[in-house]
Amino acid sequence: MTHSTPHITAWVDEQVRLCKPDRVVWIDGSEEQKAQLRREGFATGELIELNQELLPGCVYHRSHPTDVARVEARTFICCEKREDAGPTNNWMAPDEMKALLRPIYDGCMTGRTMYVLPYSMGQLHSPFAKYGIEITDSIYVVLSMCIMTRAGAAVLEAMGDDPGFIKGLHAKAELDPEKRYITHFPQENLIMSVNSGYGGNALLGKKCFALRIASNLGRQEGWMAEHMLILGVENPRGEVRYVCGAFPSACGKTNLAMLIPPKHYRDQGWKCWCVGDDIAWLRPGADGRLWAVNPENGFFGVAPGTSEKTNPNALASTKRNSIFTNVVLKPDGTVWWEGLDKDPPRDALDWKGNPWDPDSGAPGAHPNSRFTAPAANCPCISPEFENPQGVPISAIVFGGRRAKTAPLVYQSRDWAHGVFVGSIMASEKTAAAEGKVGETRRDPMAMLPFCGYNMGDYWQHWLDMEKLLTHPPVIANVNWFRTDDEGHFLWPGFGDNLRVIEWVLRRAFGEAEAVESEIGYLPKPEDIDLADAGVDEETLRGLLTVDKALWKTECEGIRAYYAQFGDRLPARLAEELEKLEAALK
Ligand code: GTP
Ligand code: SPV
Ligand code: MN
Repeated sequence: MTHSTPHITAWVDEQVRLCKPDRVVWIDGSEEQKAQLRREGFATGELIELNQELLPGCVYHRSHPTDVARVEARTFICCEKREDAGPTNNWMAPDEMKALLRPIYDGCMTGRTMYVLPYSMGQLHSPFAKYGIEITDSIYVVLSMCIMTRAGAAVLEAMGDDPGFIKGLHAKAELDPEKRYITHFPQENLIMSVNSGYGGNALLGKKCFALRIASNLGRQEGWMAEHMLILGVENPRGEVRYVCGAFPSACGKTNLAMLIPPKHYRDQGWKCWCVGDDIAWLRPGADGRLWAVNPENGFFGVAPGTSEKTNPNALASTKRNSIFTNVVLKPDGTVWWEGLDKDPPRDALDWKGNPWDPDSGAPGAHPNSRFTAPAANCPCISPEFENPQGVPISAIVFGGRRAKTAPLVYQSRDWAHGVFVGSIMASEKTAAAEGKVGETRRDPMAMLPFCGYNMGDYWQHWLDMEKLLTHPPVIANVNWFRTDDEGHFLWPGFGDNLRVIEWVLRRAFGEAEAVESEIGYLPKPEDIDLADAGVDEETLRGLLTVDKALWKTECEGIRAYYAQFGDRLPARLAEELEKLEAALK
C-alpha cells in the first residue's frame, strides 16, 4: 500500500514513538488482509470463529466484563475553555489531558501490533464525506471499522495529503477502568481513546468522530451531525418521503429504520427503506430543503430484543460477514440472546464465557450486547443509501422512553418550537451507557452524550439553521413507550409505528388535520389508521392525552435543567418555555 503522505506519516510516526509497538500494519481493507487478521484473532482468542455454514464470514467477540458500554463519566471534551464544553460535558484543558494521557499511552503497544486504518465517514468523494485515520492495537476494532465505515487503500487515495483528516488514537492498554479515557480535542480534530475495547468507546469513526467532532465541524460549516436514523417511506402512489428520528441509545432507532409496514399497509402498497440507523449528517440543499446522508456503512445494533418478529431485517443483516459481541455462544457455533426466540439454548456459554443455565434467572447475553453487520446485507437498504447527495428530509421525529408524560405523538407549531421540543427530550436510561437503568434523564435531541460543545450553543445552531431552509422539515415528538398502571406498553410499537409516522408525513405535505393542545398539534384520533392494529380507539385517546398536572411538573424540571446553561440558553427557548407554562395555567 502506497502512502507518500507526509502529514499522515508524520502523525503516525509520532504515535509509533509514543506507543512503541513491535510492528506497524497499514490496513488496505482487502479480503486477504481481513482473513489474515481473523486468523490471528482466532489464534489469540480475541475472536472466535462461528459456524461457517450457518453464519458465513461471522465471528464472535467478548469484551472485558468491566468494558461493555460507553463510559460517559470518563468521556471528555478538551477545548480551551470549560464554558465551550458546557455543563453537560466533562471537560479538561487540552494540555492537561495530554499530560495525563501520555504516560498511559507510553509503550502501551510494546509486544503488540499497531494497525493504521484510513477510513471515510460517508461515500468517498461525496460532498458530505470526511476522512480519518484510526490507529488501534485491536483486531476487533479493525474488523469492526471495516464493516462500519468505508476503510482501506481507496480512502487513503481519496484523502491525498490533506492535513485536515481526523486523527484517532485508540489503545486497549490494560483495559484498566481507572485509566479509561475517551477524549476529544475539537480544535485539533483529534480523538484519543484508551483502556476500552467496547464499540462506542473504541470504534472512533462512530460517536467520537461522526457526532462529537462532527458536531463541531457542522457548527463551523453550517450543517448538523445528529444521532438520528433515516427512513424512506414509500406510499402506494410510489412517492418516497424521508424522515429522520432522534431517539436516545437503545430507544428504537434501528427498529424504526428497518420497519416492516403492518400487513394492512403492505396490502395497499406501502414500503419502507432504511438509509441509516444511528447517525445522520444533515445539510441545507440549494433547493432550501434539508438533505441527509448516513455517514456509516454498517449497523452496530442492540442484540437483545432483535427477533424475526420485531426486526427481521436486522436479523437478516447479521447472517453473513458480521461480528457478534457479548451474546450467548451456542455449542453449534451460532449465537443467541434474550428476545431472539422463546427457546434459550442448553449447554451454551454466556457473554462472559461461562457455562450458562437458562433457568438461573441471569441473562445469557449482556443487555448491551451488539451485532456489527454490513449495511449491504440489509434486505430493505434504500436504493439511495449510496447516493452521495443524500435524501431530502420532510420530517424529524424526536422521542424517548416516557411511561406517562409524552403522548404517542405531537407536532411542533414551527421550527423554533420544534427545537424546543427536541431540547426538552427526556428518557428512561438504558443499558447502552454505564449507570443505573430506568432513571429518567434529560437527553436533548438524543445528543446528551454526543454533543461535542456547549449544548446551549448547539440549540442556537439548531435555531440558526432555519435561516438556511426555505422548506424546513416538520418536527414532531413520538413516544412508543407509554404504559398502563401495571407497566404494560399501551402501543404495539415496531412495524405499527408506521401508523404514526404516516400522520407526521401527511402533516409535512399538508394532507392531514390536527388539533391544537397546550404542547403542540395532536392528531385527531380518526386520523391514525388503526386497522388491524389491535388497539381500540379508547386506548388511542388515552395515548393522545396531555396530562396537565404532569406537564406542569415537567415544566419545573425543564426550568431547572435550562438554568444550568445561564446566558448560553437561547432566548428563544426561554420564550418557548414561558409560552408552555402560560398555556398550562
Ligand atoms: P442504539 O444503537 O443504542 O443507538 O439504539 P437504538 O436507538 O437503535 O435502539 P434499538 O432499535 O436497537 O432498540 C433498542 C431496544 O428497544 C430493543 O430491545 C428493541 O426491541 C426495543 N424497541 C425498539 N422499538 C420499540 C417499540 O416500538 N416498542 C417497544 N416496546 N420496544 C421497542
Ligand atoms: C449508542 O449507545 O447510542 C450506540 C452504541 O449506538 S455505541 O456505538 O456504543 O455508542
Ligand atoms: Mn446510537
